[in-house]
Amino acid sequence: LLLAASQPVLSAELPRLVAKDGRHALLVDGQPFLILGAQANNSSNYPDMLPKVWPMLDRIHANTLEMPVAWQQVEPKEGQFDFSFVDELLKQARANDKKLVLLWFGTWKNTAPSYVPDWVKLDNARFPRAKKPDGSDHYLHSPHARTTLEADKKAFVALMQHLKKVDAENTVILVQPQNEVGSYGNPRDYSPQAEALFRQPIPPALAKATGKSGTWAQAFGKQADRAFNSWYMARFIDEMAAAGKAVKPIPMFVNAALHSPFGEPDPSSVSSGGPQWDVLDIWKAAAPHIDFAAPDIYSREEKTVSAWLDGYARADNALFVPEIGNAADYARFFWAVLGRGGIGFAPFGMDATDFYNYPLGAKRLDEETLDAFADKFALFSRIGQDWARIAYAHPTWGVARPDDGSSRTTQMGDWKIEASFEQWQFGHKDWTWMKRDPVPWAGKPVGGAAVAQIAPNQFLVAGDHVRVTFSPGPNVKNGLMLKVEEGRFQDGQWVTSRVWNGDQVDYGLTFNEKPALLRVTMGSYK
Ligand code: N0T
Repeated sequence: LLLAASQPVLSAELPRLVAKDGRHALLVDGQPFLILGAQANNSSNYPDMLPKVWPMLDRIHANTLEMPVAWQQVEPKEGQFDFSFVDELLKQARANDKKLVLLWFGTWKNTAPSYVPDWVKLDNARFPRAKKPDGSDHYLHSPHARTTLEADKKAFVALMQHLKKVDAENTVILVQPQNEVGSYGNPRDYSPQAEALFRQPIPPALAKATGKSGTWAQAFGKQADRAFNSWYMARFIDEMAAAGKAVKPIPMFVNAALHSPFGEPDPSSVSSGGPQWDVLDIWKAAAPHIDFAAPDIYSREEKTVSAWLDGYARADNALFVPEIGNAADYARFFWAVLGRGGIGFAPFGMDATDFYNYPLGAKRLDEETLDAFADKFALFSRIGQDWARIAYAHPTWGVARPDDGSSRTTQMGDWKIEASFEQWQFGHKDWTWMKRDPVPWAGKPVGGAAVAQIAPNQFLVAGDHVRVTFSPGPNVKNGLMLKVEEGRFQDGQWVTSRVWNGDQVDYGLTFNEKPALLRVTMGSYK
């Protein structure tokens, strides 16, 4: 008995990512888990700030907090570690019934060394900055410095060792080593050491993954500097992730500062070396210990955001949005993420520490802004596990209102599905008198829907500010919408609370401000 009591708590199943048929799930305690996340502001990683964080997560029905842990905070003096903030964070996360995603702010935070300890910042001989072509220092720490990698890795591994010791119950479900890496204004290190590497043929693993050959310049042309920096930053981070996972193997990911998805990027004006969609193959080949790369979304344009999401939702890359602006008009992209089988979504800057990153996000977190996220999260906080389980096994589709408010259609199996916007719940917006009285949100960037095909003739639908219409595709004779049930899941089983009929279905299934969950059954007669 005594012996048993002194044993540590039997560790639960580790969180892990699984993939099947091009779809992904994050398993938490062995079950698919949908991250309804919120990221704290950059300087909220202190015990005194935590009381300003949890109420915000509860307000928007988030189940997961993304919080920085800074190298300078845990290793202020070399070799002396202080994980007291991590301990407090874990304790409070459990008390508040939240999961955690830890963001390791180390050598690169938005590319800069702002979060490294002073003893790193001030020792440019041991931890050298990258060089510009003219030989002067760029602000960036060079990814080619073994000493920098060893020092950062040591601290990161210490964090993972600490987690192994104090987090047997796996409150931490994901770890992000570094933040928005890359280099601004100087696409790569031009030091003599880096120049020598740049003149060599590309690494065999990269040649194999991309089918390219020759030197970096030969293989990647105008994007060669970016490709080179991507490879070496990814190798640096992969070595950290591998060392961390050797201690505690939980999923790790990287996030990307994004540029326009249209047209060729200028390596000097993007975050060169970061895990953007157009260099993802390089990152995959260089960093096999990184489970996925993730887009940080700070565009409010649907066509831009959809292109980004498409760039990350791949059979070899789970879609997760670890950051998205916290203004109301970003909330509609939740539907687009779910529809692409995303494993989670997290608005950035969700705490009450009086900082707002407008124009990226909201000017203020007023009630309307919070509701835009909270109403969606509230529904999925009840069905998130069910949705994640279903989305792992079934086709999904989702849309956010396009910039011009036009409708979107798709076909799933035999059935056509249309999402249209700015409809009252009764009738049609094209009717003359309806044109004179548009919905209050007409012209505003709100609305969207997500659909899962749970059986050939059956769908789950959720959305807000949207009308979803199901109709027979060209191969169906005498097809019809048979039944529309509003309901929920209980212990994994569908429970109908009522059947929608009459006015509720005659013009389509029209959701207003409050998201709802429907199960739609289609049929046909002979
Ligand atoms: C994000 C966040 C935080 C006008 C910005 C976005 C977070 C980092 N960076 O609040 O700093 O830690 O990951 C960069 C987007 C820059 C766009 C500037 C255009």
